[in-house]
Amino acid sequence: MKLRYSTTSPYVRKVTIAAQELGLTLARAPAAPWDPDTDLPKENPLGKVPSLTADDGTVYFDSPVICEYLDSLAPGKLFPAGHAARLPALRLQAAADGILDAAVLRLLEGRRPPELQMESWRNRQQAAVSRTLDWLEAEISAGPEPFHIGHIAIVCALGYLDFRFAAEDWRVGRPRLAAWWSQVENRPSVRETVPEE
Ligand SMILES: N[C@@H](CCC(=O)N[C@@H](CS)C(=O)NCC(=O)O)C(=O)O
Repeated sequence: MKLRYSTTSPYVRKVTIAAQELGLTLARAPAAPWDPDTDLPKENPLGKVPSLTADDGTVYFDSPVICEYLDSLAPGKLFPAGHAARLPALRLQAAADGILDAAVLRLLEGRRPPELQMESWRNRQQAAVSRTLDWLEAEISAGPEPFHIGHIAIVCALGYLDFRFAAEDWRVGRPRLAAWWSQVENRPSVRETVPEE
């Protein structure tokens, strides 16, 4: 199995944490999705990381699908069985991935030439992140056990906000989420995947 990755991608971090939690080893090959000459679209037509090529040549994307594929090999620790347990985990994953999508859009908007940037667009993404953090504050249950795909996605979303938007501490006004974070931040798979430039 070969994972195409970039070091700062929070979606790649999801896959890396999932593999570690499942005890799977992935071969890793760097990719530069924003380089116009990247070969990534030959594997993932969307041109995005993460992209995973399985041993039989099948290419899996995006991060929820890759994580589910890895879980099928392990098997079955990160996606709880049965709708009653599985849907809550998927809801958390959707919320956390949505935080990432909005935060990445906001970051990219801020990297456009100043005369092309739309403050209202950045504010819209910031508001989506803020609302969804409040939603998580209300939804998160006391502990992260059993650790599942929803928890992994939340780790990556909160970690990305610390990485890119550290000045706007998401912990302020969200004590339950902050307490939850303090229970997961020293987990080996989390500690060993902290993003850096
Ligand atoms: N929904 C996708 C998002 C993947 C994604 O947006 N990756 C970014 C890097 S953080 C990327 O490769 N962007 C390149 C592009 O949008 O062209 C997932 O969960 O894997």
